[in-house]
Amino acid sequence: GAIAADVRRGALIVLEGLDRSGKSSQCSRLTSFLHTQGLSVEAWRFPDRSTAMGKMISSYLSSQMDLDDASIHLLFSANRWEKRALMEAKLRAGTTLVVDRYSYSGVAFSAAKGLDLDWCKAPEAGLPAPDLVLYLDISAEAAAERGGYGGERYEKVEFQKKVEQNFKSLQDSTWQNIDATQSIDTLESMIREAALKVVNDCHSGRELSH
Ligand code: DGP
Ligand code: NA
Ligand code: NA
Repeated sequence: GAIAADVRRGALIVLEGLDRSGKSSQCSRLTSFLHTQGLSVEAWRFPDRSTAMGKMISSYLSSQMDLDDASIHLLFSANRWEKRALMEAKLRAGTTLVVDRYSYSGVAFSAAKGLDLDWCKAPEAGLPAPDLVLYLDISAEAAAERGGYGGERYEKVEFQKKVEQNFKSLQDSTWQNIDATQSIDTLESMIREAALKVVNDCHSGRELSH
């Protein structure tokens, strides 16, 4: 029945944060860890630059192409929508997804350009809702001091400050703030603990929502 189909589903775990917050390394560490626990797990990321839409996004981010702010916003969202069916199928089949950025980045970055926050949220409604959002909390200044901004469009401290404010206004009950200035190993163990708990909840019948 409908209930049984959701039992032992995978968890949708999202890592969010500013550029240089350490998300990507924590995503791969967490994925490897869950794998060693015998779980079915995959690392995903948005934007997914491998699709046709993702390639347009990539040329926008590297400033090879310009696009109207609203248009690129919808394109980022469409890039999540084009993966929706696969995401849901994986989750229902019991695979946990560790996702590097999701709708929160979608809203926080676009609204930082001056687009209305609620308008930015609208196209995200209906996508699978994360079971856990781990926000790697670091100030834009501290992130910039880490160096290594790759020169992509949004990688400027003034812009990231606005993104930071937007992220803070998007926090909901699925969020856990994690102080991203802690050591990489401390972060890793906090993230492991939070992830295992939510994977357990999902395996025990917590339903997938939208
Ligand atoms: P990444 O590949 O994680 O470094 O992301 C590329 C950049 O795009 C990064 O600065 C964050 C930004 N970004 C990610 N998702 C979205 C989105 O949905 N909308 C907008 N406007 N920007 C996004
Ligand atoms: Na980036
Ligand atoms: Na990243």
